Amino acid sequence: MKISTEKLISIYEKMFRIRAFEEKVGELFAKGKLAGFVHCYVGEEAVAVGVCQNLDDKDYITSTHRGHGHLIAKGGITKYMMAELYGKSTGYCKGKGGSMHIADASKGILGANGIVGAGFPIATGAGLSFKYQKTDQVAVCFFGDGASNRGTFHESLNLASIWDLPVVYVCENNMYGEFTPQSRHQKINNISDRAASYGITGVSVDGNDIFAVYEAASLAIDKARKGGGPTLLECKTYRYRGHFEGDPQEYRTKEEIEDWRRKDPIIKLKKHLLENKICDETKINKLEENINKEILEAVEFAEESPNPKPEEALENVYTDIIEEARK
Ligand SMILES: Cc1ncc(C[n+]2csc(CCOP(=O)(O)OP(=O)(O)O)c2C)c(N)n1
Ligand SMILES: [Mg+2]
Repeated sequence: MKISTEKLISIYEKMFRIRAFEEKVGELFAKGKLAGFVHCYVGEEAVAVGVCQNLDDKDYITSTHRGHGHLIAKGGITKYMMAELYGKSTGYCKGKGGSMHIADASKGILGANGIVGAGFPIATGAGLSFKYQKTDQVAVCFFGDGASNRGTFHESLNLASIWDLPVVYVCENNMYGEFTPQSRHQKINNISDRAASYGITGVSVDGNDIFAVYEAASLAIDKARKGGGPTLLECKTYRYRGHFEGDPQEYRTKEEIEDWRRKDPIIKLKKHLLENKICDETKINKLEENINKEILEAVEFAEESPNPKPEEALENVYTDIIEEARK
């Protein structure tokens, strides 16, 4: 599948933005600057970007506890995300949600979610509403290998298949559910095999290969948009950082991490851009410099923003924040 030069550069930019945001988040967390728990997405960037690059603002996504990458890939603004992680009133949830509740209805981001597997029924419901209203929108549900063992997975895929809903279920198989390797939490290797029991298409791709993810997502999203029903797309990938920031990582070896670092999706794409003369070194350096600057500005914005006022503690904790975004 041919991807235009402009699109490839935009893909690289988004992947690099996720990486830069997450590396900074890791650094800030270690300094005690951030409120609450954070789960970083470093290493998995090709999945969020390869999928979301096929979506418009009017399409919806549901995210996970490891959600920063999905939000950035779908157009989330880093300074509002950073302010949210700082618990500041200028953040996406006015500082009351933190990493696992960031949503932006204006961009079709239905939210990160601290409850593993909770995105399935939400995305399926979005798909049902699109079908009911006869729109051509698509919902994408991101979830992990661990989440594929939840009951919500079965119930949602079954309903989406029987009703031919425009939903693409994107499994980010990073080989671990928390500290448990995939081989100890399920008997199968390919999670996409589970699609057979719902009578839908199941595909597994190398989640560190942006071209493979982009192409598989493009086919699945196109099919859903045209009324062809749901797909289960499994992207095999790996997280370089711990399950959460501060995880001592005693359940895996340094060699395993190093092995996966050699398959880094960002380095691979950069090599492709340079070798095929799609972009020269100067242009890439400039692009990276601008993003690093954007992230530093996001930190500055968050640091300088005020804390929410105690008397506002009960405001914007439910639907009013979504209604406000829709205005
Ligand atoms: C319903 C529920 N059960 C358990 C947890 C605790 N928990 C948080 S993340 C996680 C593992 C999720 O693994 P996976 O779906 O593979 O996502 P990953 O962290 O690998 O991205 C668990 C069990 C939770 N948040 N929600
Ligand atoms: Mg996992």
